[in-house]
Amino acid sequence: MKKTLRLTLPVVLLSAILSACSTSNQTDTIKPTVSLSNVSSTVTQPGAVTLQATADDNKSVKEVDFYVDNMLVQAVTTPTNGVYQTTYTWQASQNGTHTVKAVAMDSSGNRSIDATQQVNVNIIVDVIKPVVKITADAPDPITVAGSYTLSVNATDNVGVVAVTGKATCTDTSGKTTTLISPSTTTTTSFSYSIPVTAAYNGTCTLTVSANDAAGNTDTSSKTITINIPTGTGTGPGTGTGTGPGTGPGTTDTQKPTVSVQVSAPNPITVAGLYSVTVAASDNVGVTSLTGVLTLPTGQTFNLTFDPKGGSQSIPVSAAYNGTSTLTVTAIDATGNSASATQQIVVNIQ
Ligand SMILES: [Ca+2]
Ligand SMILES: [Ca+2]
Ligand SMILES: [Ca+2]
Repeated sequence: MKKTLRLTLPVVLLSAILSACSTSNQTDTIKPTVSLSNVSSTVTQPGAVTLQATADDNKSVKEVDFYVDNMLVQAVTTPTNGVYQTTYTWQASQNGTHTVKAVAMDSSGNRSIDATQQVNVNIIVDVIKPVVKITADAPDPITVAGSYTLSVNATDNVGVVAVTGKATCTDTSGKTTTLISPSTTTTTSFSYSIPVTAAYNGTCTLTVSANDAAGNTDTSSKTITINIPTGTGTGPGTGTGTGPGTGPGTTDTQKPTVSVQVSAPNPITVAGLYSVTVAASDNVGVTSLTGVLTLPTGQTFNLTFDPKGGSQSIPVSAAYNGTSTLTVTAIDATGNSASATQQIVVNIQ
């Protein structure tokens, strides 16, 4: 009896082990699942887009295969933040309807049901370049110091995405000064208000480029000659006063109020356009709002604002290094006046 028992026990154990193995080797017949995410159904621009899918399985996902029109784009084995993704570049030659497909495979070789999405490709190839125009509200040559306006307008058959402008002046000795540092804007219609003094005698050229989304570019330039006399004095002043008044005598004795603000760091260390904002008010009405900018060299130039107030952009370069003073004066119809002063410190290396 003892001998029989010894033989039987290993057989029972073996049977149990085989039974356990057979359970763990049970074939995985459960398919993974997959779904596409963030695949746009319309494409109007050429270029690479990301195709994304999420996949799941009872055991493990081995890979997700991406297809466009049944052509394999990539078999992705490693998800990024839980998402399987690849990139695909659409081209105008593919205009029409296409099918993006993702298929997941599990580690047992089961294949998911296809996840598909139709994509309508309609890429318009823009070969027409923008048109950029510069108009100058200034005589050529400029012979009187003052503030002059250069207006920029850019148009495109599809759309202007960037406009870049810069202005450089060359004086009579050949020295070059940057009047407006290259700067880019998405605004398609704007103007530069440029204060011009005899310091700029020579030529100044504004160059503006406009780009569309397809990379087409148009460039336009405007060159103005500046020839402001540097002599002093302008002859005797004009007469003063008129005869005695005859009005009812409701004299306005109240001065206007005026303020000036320069939107710039103090000191200014980077060349560029800086905005000067002036505000004025009066009990009766402001009839004149003007500014005088005195440079460290002692040179002055005049600015004229709308009597209601407003902003102008002043190009600042290393030529202004030092302390400049901007004084703004508001005058009412009776001649009452008020001034505000702002110092501008420039230290551009
Ligand atoms: Ca499975
Ligand atoms: Ca275009
Ligand atoms: Ca007044």
